[in-house]
Parts: sequence; C-alpha cells; structure tokens
Amino acid sequence: HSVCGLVAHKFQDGHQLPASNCGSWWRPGQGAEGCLHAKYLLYDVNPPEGFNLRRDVYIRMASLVKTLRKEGDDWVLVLPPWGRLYHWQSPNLHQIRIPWGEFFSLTSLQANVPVIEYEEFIAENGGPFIDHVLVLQNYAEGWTDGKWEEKVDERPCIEKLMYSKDKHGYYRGWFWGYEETRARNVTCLSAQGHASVIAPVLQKNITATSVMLDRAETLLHDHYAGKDYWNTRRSMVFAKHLRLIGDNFRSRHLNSTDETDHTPYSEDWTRMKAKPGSAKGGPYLGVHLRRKDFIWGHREDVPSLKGAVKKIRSLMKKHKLDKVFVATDADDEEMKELKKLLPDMVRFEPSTEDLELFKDGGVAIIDQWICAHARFFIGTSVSTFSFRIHEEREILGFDPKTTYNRFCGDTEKECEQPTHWKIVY
Ligand SMILES: Nc1nc2c(ncn2[C@@H]2O[C@H](COP(=O)(O)OP(=O)(O)O)[C@@H](O)[C@H]2O)c(=O)[nH]1
Ligand SMILES: [Mg+2]
Repeated sequence: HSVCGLVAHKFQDGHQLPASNCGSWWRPGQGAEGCLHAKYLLYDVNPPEGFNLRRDVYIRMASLVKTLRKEGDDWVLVLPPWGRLYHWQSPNLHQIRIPWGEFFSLTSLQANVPVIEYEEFIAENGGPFIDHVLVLQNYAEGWTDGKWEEKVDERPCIEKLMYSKDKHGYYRGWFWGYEETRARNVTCLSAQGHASVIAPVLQKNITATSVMLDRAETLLHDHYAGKDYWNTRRSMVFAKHLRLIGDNFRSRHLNSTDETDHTPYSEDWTRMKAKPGSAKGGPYLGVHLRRKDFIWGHREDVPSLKGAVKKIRSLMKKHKLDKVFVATDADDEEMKELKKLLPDMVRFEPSTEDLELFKDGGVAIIDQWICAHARFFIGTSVSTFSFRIHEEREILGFDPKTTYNRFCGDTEKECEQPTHWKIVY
C-alpha cells in the first residue's frame, strides 16, 4: 500500500482535495498512515441502466457502507466512474471515465459517508487492482415455496461471466473503461434482500481489502424514503458549475431567482431544511417529457405529443403561467413536431462548447435543476429522471401538490399519480 492523496485533485465545482487530504473521516494524529483506508467497497450496475437509476443505487451502497462502518472497520465507498451510458449519445463526445466531481459536489457527498473517486482508489491502492469481485445475482430457483425471505449465499454463476482471465491469471472486464484494471478473484453471490443483508459476508467471509459488487442494483434499499435514505439523497448536491448555469438560465429566460421564488439554497446540505410549502417557484410550468424508449413500446401511460401539449396548455391556464420550460429526450423528428405544437416553449439548448464541457449527464442535471425550480411540475410516468426532480423539489420545500404530477396516456383509464415520498430529517 502506498500513501494516499499524493495527487491534488481539482474538481470542476471549484473545490480541491489538497495533496495530503484524506477526506472528512481522516483522524488527526494518524500522520500519513491515517490516509489509508482499511477497506474499499467498489460497485457497478447493470450496463443498460440509466443515469437516474444509478443515482438510486448509490443511495443503497451508501447505506451499506454505513452499516459496514458500524462494526468498526474503516470502509470507504469508491465512486464508480460515469460512462458508456446508453442515453448519452451526443456524437463526438468522449463520455467515459467521468469522475463524480463533474456532476456532484464531492464535499457534500463526503459529509454523508466517506467516498473517494476511482482514481484516488488507484493511487491509495498502489495500482488498478481489485482483490475480489462479487457478481450479485438472484437465486436460480427463485423464491422457494413462493415465500420471500432475505438471504445471501455463494452460488455458481447463473449468467455468463462478464469477466475473463488473462494470461497472468487476472480477471479482465469493463471496469468503467479503465482497461488496466484487473481483479484477482471473481465469484458469484446470490442475494435477495436489502443492501445491508450482505454486510456479514463482507465482514466475515471476505478478507480482501478491496471488494467490488457488480450488478449492485440486485440489492434493495435498506429503508426506502427513510431518514438515512433522505440524508444520502440530500448529500447528492449537484456540482456548483451546473447549478450556476441552471440559475443563470432561470433568471435570463424564466424570470426566476431564489429570492423571488423563495428557494434559498445552501451548498451545505446539512443546513438545508426548507419548511414544506415554503417554496414558491419561478413563474413557469416545468415539464419533463420522456420519449425515446418510453414510446417505442407504445406504453399506455405515455401520451402522444398532441396529448401532452393539450395538458401543458391547460395547466398553464389553470396556474396562470405564461411560460413553460420543457426538458425532454425527444428525437429530432419529435422535436420538430413539438416545436410546431408548442412554439413558445423554453428549452435549455447548450452550445457545442457547453455540451463538451457538461456532457450529456451535465445537461440532464441542468434540465432537472430548472424543472425543480418551477412553480408547478409535471413529469412522465415511472421515469426515474422525473422521480429525481420530485426529490429535488421536496428538498427545496415545494407543496407536494405542485410536484407529484404526471402525464396520462391518451387513452389511459386510471391515471394514478406519483406517490408523495415525504422528506425525513
Ligand atoms: N437532457 C435531458 N436528458 C434526458 C431527458 N429525459 C431523459 N434524458 C436522458 O435519458 C436518460 C434517461 O434514463 P434514466 O436516467 O434511466 O431515466 P428513466 O429511464 O426516465 O427512468 C437520462 O439519464 C438522460 O441522459 C431530459 O428531459 N433532458
Ligand atoms: Mg432508465
């Protein structure tokens, strides 16, 4: 093991980890040795999953690390670099090995649970080696006797392994696009239950220093929408430069500022505790209109563009709003149609240079940030992109009536509206 933090890290949100930094969990008096963590938890998610489900899996892993640390070992969560996401299709953009600091405020994440970027792990670890990869899977036999129980067992791998041995006996795999990364051991683990169900396995059966959970989405939330869930969710503060771009856009195009909208924000999430209903929001309707793969199957809970625009117009009238901000992943053809149907809509359209800077993930965050500040919001059924906007508005203190709304399919009969998950402090 080498000493950590030899490299100073500068993140786009302006904050910097000094060369000697060991994070907020570093204990004074330990000298350089104190920089080393005893145990590293790495993870990855099923490749087809999108950005916003991955944000949800982070919450589950943060919860697991908290459980692991309760037993005394100094576990740290290694943030899986972003990249190769199916939806990030902007041409000519190099969108892999993106550190979390480009999208989120690292200091904010660290105020919740110890986290480090993958490249810091390599530095601390003395190389791109992971001791043990546990590929999570369900049970081949399903639920026995149709009864749900929490359990975890080492089992033969059910699916074909996404790792293969090189000529030196190391396992090679995707590893977020870090080709040099190797694993010393790969085994499969059948797991059924909440994230912390595997804590005993990691504490007792595995002696490795670095453990990676692949297919981490297999594990469920320890306590969905509980206090710990919300603490982690609140700590996922967007990177400052993205919030600034969103705020500038709000003020320039939507007549919206934190002062007039009663949406004061503190970078220090531990001090954010907006009174429910205190946020007024900017004088515009916020819309998240999910298209692409959501319409391909002609899902009955997703409207036609005509249907969506009809609903948008009626909401603008009802809430006396003359501006509408639209976030959407519609393709070119649909976008043309949408512009015809709703010529006065406001959209965030980054220049080529801005897109290069923020990447598709940053633009998605800016869209979410602007929707989160609208007087009234309507999203798309079962879209995690919309769900994350709900949460952001819950943190800002919006009345739930202005948040938990979704479009209905053109012929949908019972159009159940999204659940209100009340914030817990
Ligand atoms: N910029 C932007 N991107 C979007 C929007 N809607 C969807 N996307 C992209 O498509 C992806 C959707 O995948 P995901 O995050 O898994 O959300 P879900 O599939 O809607 O549950 C996002 O991560 C974005 O990359 C939008 O309104 N604006
Ligand atoms: Mg998705």
